[in-house]
Amino acid sequence: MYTTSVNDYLRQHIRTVPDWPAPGVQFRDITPLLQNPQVFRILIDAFVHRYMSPEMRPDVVAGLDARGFILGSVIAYELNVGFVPIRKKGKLPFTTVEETYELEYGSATVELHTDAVKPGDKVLLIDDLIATGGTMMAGKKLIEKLGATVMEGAAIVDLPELGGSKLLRDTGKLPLFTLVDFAGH
Ligand code: HSX
Repeated sequence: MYTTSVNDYLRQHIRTVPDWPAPGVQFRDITPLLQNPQVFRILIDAFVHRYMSPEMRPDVVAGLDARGFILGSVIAYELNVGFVPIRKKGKLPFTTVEETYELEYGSATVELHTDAVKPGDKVLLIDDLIATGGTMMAGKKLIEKLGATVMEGAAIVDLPELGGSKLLRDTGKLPLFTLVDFAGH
């Protein structure tokens, strides 16, 4: 009951922008959740309460470029664990591993510093939203290239009709935790 009302409360503060960035797309904008200090705290606490228990506590939080940085760094701080950024190609200065994945039009490449995680680390992967699942799957592959394990993928929004969450759970074998589902995109 408590969880349901938190989810509904958060849903009410997500802004839907029609026809952005392309005609027919309903963009789910999470920035109002961050703008209101009370909502921001409830949002962060929803993640922190899940991951603060000893059996769910990660060794590292990895945030996906770019909204995953906002959430992931605050959650990592609250859990008293380190934060590492997974960035779009060309932004990280040290040696990296990289992963390329398909987008609706073209492809994207993301990178992670080679010393960001250690073999055996349990990593929590964070983004704002799961659509096709490509971004989170690429993040998982990067972490696994360095010998660490993604214990769970977490996001505020799931767009289940785009199939990403199912793909991640079934094919990626990645447990997911999301707070708000929206049908359609
Ligand atoms: C959006 O695309 C979000 O911020 C995520 O980073 C990403 C999710 O899309 P997908 O890779 O699941 O299709 O910009």
